[in-house]
Amino acid sequence: MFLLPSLPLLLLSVIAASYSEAITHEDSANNCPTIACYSPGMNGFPGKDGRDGSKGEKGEPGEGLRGLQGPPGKMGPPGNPGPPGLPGKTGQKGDPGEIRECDTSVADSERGALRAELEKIKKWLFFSLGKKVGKKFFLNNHRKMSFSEVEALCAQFQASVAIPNNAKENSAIQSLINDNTFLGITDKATEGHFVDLKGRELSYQNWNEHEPNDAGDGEDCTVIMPNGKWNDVPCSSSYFAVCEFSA
Ligand SMILES: [Ca+2]
Ligand SMILES: [Ca+2]
Repeated sequence: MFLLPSLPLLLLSVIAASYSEAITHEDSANNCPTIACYSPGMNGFPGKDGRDGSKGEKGEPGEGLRGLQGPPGKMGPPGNPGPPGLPGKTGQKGDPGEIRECDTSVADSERGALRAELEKIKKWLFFSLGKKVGKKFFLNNHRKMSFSEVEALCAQFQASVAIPNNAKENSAIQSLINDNTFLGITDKATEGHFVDLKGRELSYQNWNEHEPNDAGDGEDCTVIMPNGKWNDVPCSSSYFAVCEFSA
């Protein structure tokens, strides 16, 4: 109902528009602006570069051929020392060394001087405290002890318990004592058979009357009394002692 009256209006509008456009082109040919009437100009120079844009993402590796390996770089600084390693295997035995003679001239001279000094001391000691008879020095200890202790005391000084081999040596020992004193004579091995400490027969004896008598529980050691006579006594009893040294 409403389309039929509007169709003539639509056709009229199209015709009017076509007419109006024809009039406009015609007016433009006669009244165009000054700029619009010139021919198009040449392109200008390119403008200045703009600022750098933000960094893009890393691209995919290329597919081209790989270049040659470059020369080695400079040597870096030395690193920290590492921990000590495990001990190695024992090496083979070496050749025997050469024995060189030492220069003992100085040591020998010093040893000789010391020996001479020691001899002086020994002479003074025996002269003041002991007694020299032939090739023996006798020295008493001024302290009572058992026979085993006497043996150890004399051995400590590379000496032995005194044994008078004759009357002269017996008198020398007697002159050193004021009390009963052990001699190196015993019958431990065979009762009643007194020998020296090495088991050798005695070359001299000076027993007191009725001695040796092995009294009491037994007497297997010997003392020299202040009168120079001998008596057998228990080895465990304590008496003075005389040691003899080689002169
Ligand atoms: Ca006895
Ligand atoms: Ca006795």
